Amino acid sequence: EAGITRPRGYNVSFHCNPDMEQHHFGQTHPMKPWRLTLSKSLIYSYGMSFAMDNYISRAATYEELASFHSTDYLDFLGTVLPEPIPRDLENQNPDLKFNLGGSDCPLFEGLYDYCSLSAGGALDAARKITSKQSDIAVAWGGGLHHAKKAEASGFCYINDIVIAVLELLRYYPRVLYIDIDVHHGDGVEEAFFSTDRVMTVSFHKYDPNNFFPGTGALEDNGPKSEHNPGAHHAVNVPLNDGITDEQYGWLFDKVIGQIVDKFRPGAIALQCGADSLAGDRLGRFNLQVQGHGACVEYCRKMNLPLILFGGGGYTPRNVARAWTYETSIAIGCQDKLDPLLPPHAPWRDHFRHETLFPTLEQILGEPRQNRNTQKRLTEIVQHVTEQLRFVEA
Ligand code: VJV
Ligand code: CA
Ligand code: ZN
Repeated sequence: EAGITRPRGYNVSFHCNPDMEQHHFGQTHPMKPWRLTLSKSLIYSYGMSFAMDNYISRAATYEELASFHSTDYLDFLGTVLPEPIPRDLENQNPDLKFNLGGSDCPLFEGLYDYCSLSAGGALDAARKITSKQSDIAVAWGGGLHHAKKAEASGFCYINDIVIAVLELLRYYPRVLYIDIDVHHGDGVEEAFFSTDRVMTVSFHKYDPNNFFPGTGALEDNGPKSEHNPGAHHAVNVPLNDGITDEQYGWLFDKVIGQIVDKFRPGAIALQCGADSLAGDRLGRFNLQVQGHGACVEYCRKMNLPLILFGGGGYTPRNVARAWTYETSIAIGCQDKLDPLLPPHAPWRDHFRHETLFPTLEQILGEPRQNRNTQKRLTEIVQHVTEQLRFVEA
């Protein structure tokens, strides 16, 4: 704690709400909102709250949610009751309204509050950026990138990212959205398909038949209809199992470097889904905390207003490690952290069974076989270079 000081002339704001973290998707559902509590307690144990402006985020209003979502959908979301259907029947239920109530997007107690708190945190973060009170705003409770205008999808009900980016667009001519969750950021991509003011970039595991959501091929760059200004403004980086820190860092640098040079964004929104880490319950990559965090460091060095969103992440201890490390990068104190996790914290038991002296950066999990070749990665970079010829500076 002694070493962590507030950076001069540089403001980081941290947005969370403990009420959001209390919700449950169901006993064995992979999405566990308490991972946010675990992350926060690790962040606070390192003393980082003294180096940030900490805010309890408010719930987004109906009108704010309606800046993206349809009122039909919001009205239904506001009135549905928790799970009326027995668990073994719900999967076969063919007519789920707005895709709500299946096993991916179950109806649970307080669902509407959970959603509006997630969006409220993201919006508060965006407003701290646009009012110039923050240089980096952190909203780990956001990042729910699959939600559509009138549909829930992949554990996501309300697309807090789209709502926050719409707020940024009131002040910045162009916004760059980057998504390092292991899944394709389809909801954000689709929301901005017809504008040239947002460029979306998603890195993800791509296997159309075997990995959710199945979209995000290299060649899918926005509808190429004749008068669509948004054509060429969706960048997709489809990857195979087992990608390493070295390969991912090389790609991120090449892809984002070119895009920033050409697109010249006024702000960056970075979705930091932690399911791209090795050992994730749903993920397939081999990223370490350092490799995942290197993406945050790269964006910070661009010296543009930056929002950090959460997202996926299904091995809670690893999620807490990554988001703690990334909060320290936002502050700029990553070199001052003790590599050993702080002792005597209430969450210590969660890490205790891993090893006697758990560390911040060492995550557990068998590495997967790397199925990404340098040849393919080079092809991806070349495709992006060619795609960017169609993008006006
Ligand atoms: O693959 C799918 C869809 C199915 C239908 C539903 N069954 C359960 C799984 C196959 C086709 N959905 C994905 C959704 C992933 C969402 C990722 C979200 C994010 O990280 O990008 C952003 C927050 C999927 N993969 C794994 C599961 N669903 C899954 C869902 C469960 C489950 C186990 C796995 C739901 C309930 C329970 N177990 C009890
Ligand atoms: Ca992604
Ligand atoms: Zn994900």
